[in-house]
Amino acid sequence: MAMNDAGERLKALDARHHLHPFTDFKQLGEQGSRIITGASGVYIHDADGQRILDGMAGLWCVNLGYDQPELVAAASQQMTQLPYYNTFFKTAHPPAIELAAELCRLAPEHINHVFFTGSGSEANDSMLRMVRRFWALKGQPEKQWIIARENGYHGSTVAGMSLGGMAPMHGQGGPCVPGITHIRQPYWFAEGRGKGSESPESEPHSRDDFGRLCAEALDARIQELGPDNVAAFLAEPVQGAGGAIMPPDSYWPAIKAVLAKYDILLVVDEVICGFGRLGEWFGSQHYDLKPDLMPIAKGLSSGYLPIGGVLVGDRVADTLIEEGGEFFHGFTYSGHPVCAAVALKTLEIMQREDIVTRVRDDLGPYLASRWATLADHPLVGEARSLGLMGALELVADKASGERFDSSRAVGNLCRDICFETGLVMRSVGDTMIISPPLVITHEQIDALVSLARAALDETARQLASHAATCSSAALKATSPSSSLPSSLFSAPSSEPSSSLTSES
Ligand code: PXG
Repeated sequence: MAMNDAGERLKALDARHHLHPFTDFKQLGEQGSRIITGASGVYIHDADGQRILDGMAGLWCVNLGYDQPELVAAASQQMTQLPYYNTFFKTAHPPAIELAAELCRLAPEHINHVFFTGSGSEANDSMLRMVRRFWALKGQPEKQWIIARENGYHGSTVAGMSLGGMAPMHGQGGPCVPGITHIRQPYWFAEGRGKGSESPESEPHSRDDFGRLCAEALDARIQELGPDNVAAFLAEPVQGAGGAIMPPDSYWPAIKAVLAKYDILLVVDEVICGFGRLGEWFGSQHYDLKPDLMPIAKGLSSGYLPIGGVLVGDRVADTLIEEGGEFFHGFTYSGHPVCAAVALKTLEIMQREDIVTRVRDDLGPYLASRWATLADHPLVGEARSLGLMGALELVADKASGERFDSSRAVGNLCRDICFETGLVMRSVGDTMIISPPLVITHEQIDALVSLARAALDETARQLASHAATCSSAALKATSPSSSLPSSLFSAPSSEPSSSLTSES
């Protein structure tokens, strides 16, 4: 269907005036953006009149789907009652208070306080300041280092990007926040599979060996820095933006064992995994972690309004409270009443509809069984999922598992084909990822998997016809080609695992 005049006008204005996040401005200006005009249930609608199954729940956040009138009513009612007031200067308001209490009731027992922010990035900034203040108050101000992971994502403020392990982000915008270091990630498909010890006769290691190896990297880094200088270890339960990377089963127990040897805080970033994504209220419960702090955002309000926070465990909160002294930190919109009211309603709906249990016992296992059927596709080297998060690793050679040359941008090709065929499935390098709304039905999961298979077939077809064109023109098969449908976003970086920056 041709885009109507209103759509064309918006597209032109967008190209002229709007700088998009994580975008090559020049390229997008030339190609134009897709204008999303509406949404309902698990579908978004664009200005061309196309209905697209949103396999990413917006950006991992619209957990309750796009038409929850109760969330709209909660916002509207709070707008009328008290559209804004701050929580500085010894004031508070009912939505922030009720939300704080409800979050602490739902969180693991040892967590009884929350600090509100406007986003996940701000939550990680706040966490960093809290962690360092905690150790200063304990009389150990030299405990400053935060150990995080390569290809982890913790936001895009200066502290967020410094905590994250996305190398291309570190290369832009000047020096990172000092005192942050990164260890290797437990990414079996990209970094573990087929590898082993140095000796050529030895067998490749198992997934679990690899998980333990990654945990040993934490131990080694702690020893290198000196345990007395290390404040915290920060990680996502499952890396989201990095490529929906579920660690080997051995990983988290081994990490816990390392941390138990030293007096170092554990911070688990729940911005994506929190609020039911992995079939528990928090991803750390799936892995039986007892984090000292948990940054949260996204699903907290089902993405309807921006709100985040840090859930603070008793060990840290008790010290911050008992030692006193002002914490010089906070945001205009910390605990914004309208956002808090919508978050509170989100939590109410999730409990009433038993959504977390449904993800754990029904939707997660159902997606796992259907998603696994894609593993037989010639382009797929691995299909994995946990709860309502899934990934497909695209490979050039199924038998050997060899990946495509990153310059071919096969993941972006597949993502663009998905969009055309009616599915939002993101690419992170050549890893395709999904994270659909938690209210998706079995039938919609079937539709999602069928659309994904159709997109894989079309990707394979275009790659084959591209290869035929290239060989007849005696071109090298790995060279980028103008015959490939152009991506809406910039080309991937040469680092296949560098997620956000390689995708968009
Ligand atoms: N922590 C984690 C684990 C995240 O995934 C943030 C912090 C930062 O949240 P804010 O609200 O400041 O964006 C995130 C955000 C993607 C994508 O393309 C992922 C995020 C944000 C934007 C894009 O996967 N995650």
